[in-house]
Amino acid sequence: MPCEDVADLGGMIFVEGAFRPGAGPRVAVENPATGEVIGHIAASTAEEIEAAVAAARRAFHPWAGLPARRRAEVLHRLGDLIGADADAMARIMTLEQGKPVNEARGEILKLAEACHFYAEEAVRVHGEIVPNDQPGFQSLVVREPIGVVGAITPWNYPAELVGWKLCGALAAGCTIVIKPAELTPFTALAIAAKVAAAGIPAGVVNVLTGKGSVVGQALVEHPGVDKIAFTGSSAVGLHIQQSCPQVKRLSLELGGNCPMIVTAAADLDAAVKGAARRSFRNMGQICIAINRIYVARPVYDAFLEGFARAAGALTIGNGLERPDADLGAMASAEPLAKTREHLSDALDKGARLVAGGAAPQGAEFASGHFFRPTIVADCRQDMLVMSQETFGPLVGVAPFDTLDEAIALANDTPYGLAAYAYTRDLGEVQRLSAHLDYGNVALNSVDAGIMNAPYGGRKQSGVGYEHGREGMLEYFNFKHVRLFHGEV
Ligand code: TAP
Repeated sequence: MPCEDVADLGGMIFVEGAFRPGAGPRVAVENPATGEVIGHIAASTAEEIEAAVAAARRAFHPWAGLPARRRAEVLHRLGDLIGADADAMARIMTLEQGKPVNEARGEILKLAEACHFYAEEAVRVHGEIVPNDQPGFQSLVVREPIGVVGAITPWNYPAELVGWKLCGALAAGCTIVIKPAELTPFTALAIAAKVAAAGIPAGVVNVLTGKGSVVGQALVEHPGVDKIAFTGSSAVGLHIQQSCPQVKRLSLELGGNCPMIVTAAADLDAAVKGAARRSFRNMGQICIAINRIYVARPVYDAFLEGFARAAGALTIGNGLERPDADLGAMASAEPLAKTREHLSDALDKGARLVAGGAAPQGAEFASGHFFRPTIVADCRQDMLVMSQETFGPLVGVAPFDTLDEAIALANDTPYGLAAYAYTRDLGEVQRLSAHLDYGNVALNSVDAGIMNAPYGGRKQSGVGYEHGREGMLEYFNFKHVRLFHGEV
């Protein structure tokens, strides 16, 4: 099925290897840059949820039983098909999510990369023979796929966050039922179209649309779902953990409140460039976006001056019409309202506005969810911008006097997803790497994640990993086979 426009995918669910019109009520999906309705999805019914889980259960043993090389072949084919149709898929993503087309295309290509990466990992799963405590025994430790996975994903990276789960699960031999965010369902349906074209057997991948609190929750509660792979807010992640009625494997990739430290030994130009990229990319709607920056007092003013200039230079536009804009629309009214709330809170408590602070002006921005990249300086830890995840184009900056103080401030949060620091001092590099209490630490760079390394949070930012070999191992159970053969 070509993914030329969302009209092909509207009202569809993907169950047992085929698209079918959903029976439930229709829910409108809007273009956040214009407010126009771009299409409708079906709110999946209880019968459809049952059908999808049953299809995934039936498909599990045959899929898990295939030689890993066969699973790898179809994952490679999926990656090729997605890569070849990246332009059309990117337009679908921009239509529903708001990010500029060039950036959306980059995300689709990273999804294709994930398919190829996990295709390669699939054929390198092995077990161990471990020493025994008595003669005459042999112990094998083998890995077996968990079973049916329920994947629940957010709207900020509608392709990659589906893809990491889909590819890791399929490589391991699991089957999957995907529930994408209500704001961005069409990207997931476009991926389903590629799944069908790649020849992935019926039932191995299923996509259900509808509300998280209904369809997502039904997957959480379903006894036929063996594992939930969730990415989203810490509040919903905790709710899932608490409301799961059976013992079930969970991986939870949750929110962040990510700090950056700029020491007096930093390359200041590089730090400014990194701060502008990681604070505002995707309008700050990234779990690893920089929320707060601590700058050594001797370079505080110079950093702020450069950072304000860099933020002011970022271009904003309707992502479809201006594919090369730096920033597009925010995905909905909700993160924009939270951004405004955190900004007012900071200004009320004495912060100084040094860039942005309002929506861009002009007819192009009149009906969409736009906001200028915004920096507030002289912030204190009790401001919302410093203590909560804004998930918008707003960042707070504060000075520090000693590196210990900066590290303590950076760690003063219930979250533990990603932290960044810029310094050219080797001793500082060592102290920062050792003492930042985060799952991902990027030094002199703001690209914390690569496909080949585990990506996950600690504390309230979650449990489990995606990316890397670890991202596939999340979909396995261990089995210990202890054999008495009597030979000594
Ligand atoms: P959430 O509101 O938590 O929604 C995430 C997903 O959960 C959506 O598909 C949502 O469905 C569904 N959901 C909502 N209530 C549910 C329930 N009771 N049971 C099961 N599923 C339910 O997050 P969001 O606003 O989409 O995404 C932003 C958050 O995701 C931020 O906190 C961000 O930091 C986090 N995030 C984390 C990461 C990583 S890797 N750690 C990556 C990206 C984003 P509906 O859309 O239909 O409500």
